This record gives sequence, structure tokens and C-alpha cells, in this order.
Amino acid sequence: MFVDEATIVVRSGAGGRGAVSFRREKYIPRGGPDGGDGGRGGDVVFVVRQNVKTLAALRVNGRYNAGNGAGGAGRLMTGRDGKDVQIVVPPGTVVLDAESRDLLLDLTTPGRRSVLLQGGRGGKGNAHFKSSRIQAPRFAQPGEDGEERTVVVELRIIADIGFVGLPNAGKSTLLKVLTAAKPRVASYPFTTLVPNLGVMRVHDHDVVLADIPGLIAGASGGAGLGTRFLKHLSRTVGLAFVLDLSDDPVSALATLEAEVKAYGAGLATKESVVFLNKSDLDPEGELARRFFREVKRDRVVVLSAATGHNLEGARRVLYDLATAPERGEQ
Ligand SMILES: Nc1nc2c(ncn2[C@@H]2O[C@H](COP(=O)(O)OP(=O)(O)OP(=O)(O)O)[C@@H](O)[C@H]2O)c(=O)[nH]1
Ligand SMILES: [Mg+2]
Repeated sequence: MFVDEATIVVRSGAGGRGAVSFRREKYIPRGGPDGGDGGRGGDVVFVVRQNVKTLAALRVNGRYNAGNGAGGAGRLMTGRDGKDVQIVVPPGTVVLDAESRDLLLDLTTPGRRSVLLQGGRGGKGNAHFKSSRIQAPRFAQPGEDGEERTVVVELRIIADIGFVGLPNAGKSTLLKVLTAAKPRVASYPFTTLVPNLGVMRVHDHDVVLADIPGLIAGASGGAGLGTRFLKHLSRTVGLAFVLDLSDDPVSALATLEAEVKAYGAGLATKESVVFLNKSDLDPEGELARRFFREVKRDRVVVLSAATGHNLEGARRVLYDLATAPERGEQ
């Protein structure tokens, strides 16, 4: 099951308490203080793994508690540290505070460990508190408490270009012919229910393409599958609007742009290309000419994912878009 959002409760461990203890040895009736320190509480740690694809495991667990530190003991023995709790997530995961929605962690690098909550410090044992005035301290520090927090964990997949289109426009077919991905393709709408990723190799450069479920008018208000999959395009460099040339591409583009704009999150200002797909259904080129009369845009590619017509043009424009130098950062 593809799960891209989960709310979980995490808790770091409390530190163990310091010990109150006095040396007891034969012939030494009143030994000095020898209470050891408490152990540290365990941390709440996120770990990124490339082979993990969804947040399904988090849905099942819901709660992650690190271990508490053990108390100190006599003979200056320090308590054992609490065990860290590890939450394994795919690259592209973000962790947000459940209430304020503040970004707490942005996890993109496989192998990286990031501490969300530190465990409490262990308390100091009474051995630390001996002074000239207090020869026999009968007190020690308690351990520091752990911390509890409710967080939203969200997956925003990492791709260079995202395909946006109405259902049935041919997004998945295009992903299939441009990459080695094997998404489901069918002649009915909403074939794609979860995002598909594919890698297109051009000039020794990997361009990652993301195919998401189709949008329909009103998606931002919840119609169809809604816009919840658009969050997966928030990290992309650009968008590719995939249109069915035979099915009123002018209004399809207007619908898509309106939905992307309504969604926000900076998607509408991303660079984009338009793919006029299904050119095989427009043998005379009449539909394409009509589109160009009505829509003035820079990057438009007429192609057919089914017959393979002009896939080279699509590859070139996707490569240019993905490798264009970052704009606005001088
Ligand atoms: N004639 C023609 N049919 C195409 C072309 N590309 C895709 N199709 C067909 O269009 C239908 C929809 O294709 P998909 O790739 O599943 O479309 P999609 O945009 O991924 O659809 P959703 O996942 O439902 O949003 C399928 O029957 C495809 O075979 C094309 O270039 N020409
Ligand atoms: Mg599809």
C-alpha cells in the first residue's frame, strides 16, 4: 500500500536518576558517597533508506517511544543509556509539527540519521555533591524528563519533472515509453492511483519523471482524487502538462493551470512544458494548428506516446528543463 502521510506520537527517553550511596568496606565505618550517575534517555531518530518507498509502517505503529536511562548505582556505577528509537523513512520525507505545521526535518539523503528529540540527561549521583560543608550528601539529581511530540510525517517524492494531466491523457503511457518504469495504462480514467517514478537517461544524466493521478476540474475542492498528489511535485524543477490532442486540449490546459494555481505551494510558478499527446489521432495536424492559434507558449511538443512519434523532442525538452540552471539564485 502506498502511504504518503502519517501522524505519529514520538517520545524520547527520560534520563535515569542519580544514585545515593555510600562506600561500605570492612574496617571503614563511614565511607564517602559513591552514587553513580543515571544513564541518558534514548533519542528519537529518523533514518532515510533508499529501499523504503512509503510511510506504511508508520501508519501501523503510530507511536514511537525511546527507552529510559537506567538509574545509577553504588560504587560509582553509571546507569545504562536508554535505547534510541529509529523511524525508517524514504528519501523525500518531511517531518512537521502537527499543530503549527512548522518544518522540523527535511530528509533527503539516504543513510542519514537525524535526531528529532534528544533523550533526557541522566541525573548526577551523590558522589558529585560532596563538599567541605557536606561530607555525606544524602541527595542526588533526578534524571531529566523525555519529550513528547505529535508530528505529521509526509512523503514528497523526489523527481525532476512532474506530469500533470487530466485522466486518460496518456501520462502513464508517456512515462512508460520514456523510461523503464512499468505503470498501469488503461483506457479508463483514474487508472493511476499512486505516483509512479521513472528514470530517463539522457547524455549520461538521469532525469527522474513522476507520473501522478489525473486531475479534474474542481480537484482543489476535492473532486476526483483531489489535489493531494500535487504535493509530490513540490520538489520538482518543472512540470509537464500532458494533454490529449483529440479532447479539447485548450480547455484541458486551462483547467490544469487553474487547479495547480489553486493548490499553491509554488507549483504555478515552476517552469513548464506542454505535451500535445495522441498526435496519431490528428493525422492532418488540424487539431495541433488550432491549439497553436489559441495558446501562445514557448515550449510545446506534439507527440504520440502510442506510436513513438517525436519522443526525441519530448526527451530533449525534458532534459533542458531538468538541467536548466536554478533561476532566481544569483
Ligand atoms: N491513440 C493514442 N492513444 C494513447 C496515446 N497515449 C496514450 N493513449 C491511450 O490513452 C489511454 C490512457 O492512457 P494512460 O497512460 O493510462 O493515461 P493517464 O493519463 O495515465 O490516465 P490516468 O492514470 O487515469 O490519469 C490508454 O488507452 C492509452 O493506450 C497516444 O499517443 N495515442
Ligand atoms: Mg496514469
